Amino acid sequence: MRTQVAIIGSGPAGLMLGRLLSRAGIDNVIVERQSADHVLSRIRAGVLEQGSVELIEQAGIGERMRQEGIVHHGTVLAFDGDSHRFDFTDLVGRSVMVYGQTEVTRDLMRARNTDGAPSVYDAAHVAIHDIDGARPRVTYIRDGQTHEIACDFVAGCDGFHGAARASIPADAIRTFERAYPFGWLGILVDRPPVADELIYAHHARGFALCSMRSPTRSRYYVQCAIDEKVEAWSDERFWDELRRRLPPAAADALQTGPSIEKSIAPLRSFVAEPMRFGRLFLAGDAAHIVPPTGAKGLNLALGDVRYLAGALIAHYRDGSDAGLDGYSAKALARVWKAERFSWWMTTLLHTFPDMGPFERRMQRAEFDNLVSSRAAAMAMAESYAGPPY
Ligand code: FAS
Ligand code: PHB
Repeated sequence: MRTQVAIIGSGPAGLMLGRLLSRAGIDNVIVERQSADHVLSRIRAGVLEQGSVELIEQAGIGERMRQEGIVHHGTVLAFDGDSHRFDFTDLVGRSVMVYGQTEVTRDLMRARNTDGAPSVYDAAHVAIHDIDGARPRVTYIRDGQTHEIACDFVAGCDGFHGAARASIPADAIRTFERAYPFGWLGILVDRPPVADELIYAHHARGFALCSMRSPTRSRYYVQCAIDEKVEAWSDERFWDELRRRLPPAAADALQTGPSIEKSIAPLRSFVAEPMRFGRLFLAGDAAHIVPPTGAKGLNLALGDVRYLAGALIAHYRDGSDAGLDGYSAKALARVWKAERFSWWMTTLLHTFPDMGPFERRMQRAEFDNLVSSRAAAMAMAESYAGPPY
């Protein structure tokens, strides 16, 4: 098989890139190691920045998001029982959209079927070859047969554990990493959300987050030990712990029910530089990871794709490689801003085992400064709602 762009990974980054390239008439193939159902079964992000909403609209897949998504003009931060609402629209004139990553992925998969662009699922042993030459190749095994895709470019959209970043020679890539000493235990439940907007809560027992997927489906998280096992958490234990960490009014309003999904995610900050090696371009979690506290992971992936799609379209349409040559630096500038914000939100709101009395007072002072300083609140709102592209 031959194509112009081979895309590794059928998550939001790979699917969005494929959609934008197909709409520009650029041939592309997606190679995914899991099944489509498995990709859709993963429960992940819930909040879209305004820039991501605009990209989804530009990609022509915004209809269901407009119908089912929930626009949020602010969020609540709670600190040891004190709560404060930050009004993004008042502070920086921007809002966010609550519309789950699963739904974005579903909309993109449907669009790809309409485009008639090829996707290969259940592809094993995906390998990338000759990325430092003019004729890169992707090989994979499916149904016992080895297949090869000759292409002009390879987009590594295969997440943190994928094959793409691993294909880059160790001396050609530099990584930056911080693993956090805790995880997030998340639960999905078909009950109305506890509040109209999200609640991020700091508590001495640990961080908690109240989010949602729709007016009838909620998503909750509690900070847990890094070695926790999800089997050790009955629904009842989860609800009791969540109630203890929420402000009293929210704890009283909480509607509990049987979980329809329960999982633990580790928290990590990670960046790989550069995001290009020869004809291989990295996008999304393949290049960077943020702790979900700032709701940036999915939005960063879509931001990378916005840049990469534009650069590839300019290459094929105008014969210009300025976008491709500038992709890594441009994407990384936005990535590091999001890394800072996600690290800052995580440090502000979580309990760290090695934190002493002074550091805990600094957390409180940071919260009090956000509440009392409009300038500080504006800076937080700009980062959370997403800086303009
Ligand atoms: P993805 O990981 O979504 O997709 C990569 C795809 O590549 C996957 O389908 C994978 O199967 C495939 N793949 C991997 N290796 C391959 C190979 N060798 N060959 C072919 N295919 C391969 N972000 C938030 O903003 N908020 C959250 O609450 C949040 N929660 C998260 C919870 C978890 C458990 C995880 C892991 C991430 C979470 N994230 C969250 C971040 C998440 O939303 C990512 O940022 C987002 O999925 C990034 O999209 P992609 O870059 O497409 O990577
Ligand atoms: C979610 O709804 O899953 C969610 C929302 C905001 C975050 C993290 C996760 O910061």
